[in-house]
Amino acid sequence: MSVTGLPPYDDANIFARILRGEIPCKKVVETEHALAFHDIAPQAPVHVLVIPKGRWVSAADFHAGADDAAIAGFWRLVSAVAKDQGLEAHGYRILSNMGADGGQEVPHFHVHIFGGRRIGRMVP
Ligand code: IU
Repeated sequence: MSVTGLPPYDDANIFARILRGEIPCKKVVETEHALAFHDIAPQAPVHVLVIPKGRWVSAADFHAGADDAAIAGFWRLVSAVAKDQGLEAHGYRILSNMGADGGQEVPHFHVHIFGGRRIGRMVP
């Protein structure tokens, strides 16, 4: 089990396959620690996903298991992508869904960056 009680990491998940280059993505930027790419079904004018390169299901897994450089590199990339996408002037939202109750569909930890329009209040 993972830290949050989710199933163990599945190497066949779609983001693992993207990281291995088995299927394409619309890449924004890639670093030693993380990959950012455009969501295939964008929910806002800017909708980018940022994923760490390790085998982490959830944020809890990532924060408990990754080394500090990987964690810092990941979160710095989230901010850098938002800036590069021109979102700093008007703001944006970052969000991560975790597990069944959180609505997580892809079991590889990821952060959504939404921007380019006024993002409404989240309705639980
Ligand atoms: P979630 O937080 O796990 O619900 O988000 C998964 C996201 O991954 C969702 O917004 C999908 O549109 C997106 N996605 C993708 O970008 N490429 C894919 O091949 C698949 C899902 I499957």
